Amino acid sequence: MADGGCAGAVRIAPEAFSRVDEKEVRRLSAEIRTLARERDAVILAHNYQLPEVQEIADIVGDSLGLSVEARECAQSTIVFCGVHFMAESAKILNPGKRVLLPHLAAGCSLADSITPESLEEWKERYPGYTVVTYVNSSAEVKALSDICCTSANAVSVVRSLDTDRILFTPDRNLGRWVARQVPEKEIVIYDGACPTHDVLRGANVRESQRDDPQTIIIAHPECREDVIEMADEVCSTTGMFAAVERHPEAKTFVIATEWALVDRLKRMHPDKEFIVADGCIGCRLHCPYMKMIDLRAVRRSLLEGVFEIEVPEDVRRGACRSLERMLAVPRDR
Ligand code: CIZ
Repeated sequence: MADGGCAGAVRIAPEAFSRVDEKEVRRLSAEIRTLARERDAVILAHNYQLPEVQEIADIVGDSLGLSVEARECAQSTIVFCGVHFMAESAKILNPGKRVLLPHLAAGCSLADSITPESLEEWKERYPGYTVVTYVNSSAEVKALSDICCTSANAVSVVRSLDTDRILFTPDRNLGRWVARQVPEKEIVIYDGACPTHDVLRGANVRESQRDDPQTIIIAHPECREDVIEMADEVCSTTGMFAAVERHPEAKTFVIATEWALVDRLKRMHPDKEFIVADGCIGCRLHCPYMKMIDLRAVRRSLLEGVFEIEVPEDVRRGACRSLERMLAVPRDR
């Protein structure tokens, strides 16, 4: 596959996922808010969820921020509008609550790229190394790791360790970005990637920038190195909101992450122009798993109590240790 190509890209127009008309959106939204009250549920939505799903949520954010917020909430049920590993993290950190994922097929190909067996094998090849695992991973993989990280705190987590030999898993692009900033440590990087971000090339970003040097480029660290090198800011989804505020003079931004987040930025800053970096001609970066949850799925989740996320207690305890260890490290941005 040549550079600039479309490996792993999903050529589906985002509009295809708004299956309900506006009147239907209003009706379903009202019904969902009533059901959430009646069923004592809090609705959490990830930054990559459909705009109408973000609208009906109590809290919108990144996976870890949402799980941590869930600890403070009074409701007994968490409806997690995101992907499977996120709902799992919510359950791991909040075992006393019932956690529902509205669509069981909402997985993550990056999380699926590492299994407990492949991690065990890798650890055997590198005895004595400390395993740092991105939260985009299963509970079993987290339980076999020393510490977790998010895209917001990966550099701080690696710097905080009193070891110089690290195994970083599963995202190779995030791992490379961390390794560049912490050159004093030896970081061995696993070969996984998020297809939504990995499809993007520097050439696509340059095209989106339209030769305007005033345009600010904000990229997610799951993007490839050539994209990261061009970026003015590299940050997590939540970090992107603050990154825009750091450039009050800028009029145009190219955003290298999933389109739903960019949609929200547009609504927050109608006076600015936000361009979603193109993965292929006319194809915005799109996560098909995130878009499996629509308003009908959320309503069904509340009505039928589906799909409940369970994590075996021994696995939960191990994964919780890795997550809690991470939470003790101060966040950068
Ligand atoms: O943890 C998250 O929410 C993910 C996957 C990305 C991010 O940057 O927030």
